[in-house]
Amino acid sequence: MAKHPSTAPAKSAQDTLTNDVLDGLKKEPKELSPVWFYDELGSFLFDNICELPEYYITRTELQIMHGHANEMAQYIGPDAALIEFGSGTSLKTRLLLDRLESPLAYVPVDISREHLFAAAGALAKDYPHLHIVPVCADFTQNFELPNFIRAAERRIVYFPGSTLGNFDRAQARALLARMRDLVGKNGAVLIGIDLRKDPRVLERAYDDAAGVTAEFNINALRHVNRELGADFDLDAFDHLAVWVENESRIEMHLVSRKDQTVHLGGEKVRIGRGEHLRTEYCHKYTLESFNELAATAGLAVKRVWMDPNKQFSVQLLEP
Ligand code: AVI
Repeated sequence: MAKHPSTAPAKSAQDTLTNDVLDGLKKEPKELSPVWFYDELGSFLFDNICELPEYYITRTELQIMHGHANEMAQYIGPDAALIEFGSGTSLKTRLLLDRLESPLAYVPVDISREHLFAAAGALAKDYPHLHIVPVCADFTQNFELPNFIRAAERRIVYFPGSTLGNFDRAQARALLARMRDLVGKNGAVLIGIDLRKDPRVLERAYDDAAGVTAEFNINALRHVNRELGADFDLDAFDHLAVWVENESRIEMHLVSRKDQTVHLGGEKVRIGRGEHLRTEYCHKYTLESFNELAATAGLAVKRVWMDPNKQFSVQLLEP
């Protein structure tokens, strides 16, 4: 899962994106990448999701950060370079930055140039003495860091929000392994991991009563229509959130209400009545299952902070 740049893609990039979408639509079940969620409206809807009563994730992670950021900062220690993957608004990061002792630099990494520089500018106002080094990159791919960050004695990757859950096991392992390589033997990874819980709680969190998540899901089709000239009928899909026990994940689907033919890139794609289009999955871990995953990437769990109801965890990993 990676966020897609909000600006219109150039012609050849557009062909690649069209082919990616067509490939997904040829799978069984049909799939559409979650990168399509995040145009301007999608990012706005996601911010709204984070405030919903059913979506416990953001609130709970913030609660953990409020309660334990002091201790996290102690683990991180002085003079660290803090590198945040998918930094967004850097909201939770402030709770850490407020407590870090003489950080060498803060390096937000985000694919959306606009959001990256807006957030970095806002931070610079509030932290005038902090060296902020924004890096515009897709963190799921290799990206360059300035030499002085690569050479920093203590490098910490911060990856809040439970975004790791949006990757399948192989991708999650590969991403964790890249984080391990980036921080080196003296570094650490501080990561937000959502925990397994009653599926009814999860299904509500991903299918809220106000319908914001449903709109967020449908908006992915709107985004594809606009950017790639497709003609999905936005009114002909229902939003569905479903817990898949054997994968330990909640999935978001769009279910077609009718037989329809979608035109995209000169091709026709048939979608049957009742057919599902999977748009996202969000894996939920137990402490043990995440421990095992981290170990396969060469990382050991050193410390786990949780809320009192054990809904969510922030974990410190070391190579
Ligand atoms: C970005 N990610 C961690 C969110 C999640 O909970 O998996 C995306 C999301 N999808 C629906 N609601 C929120």
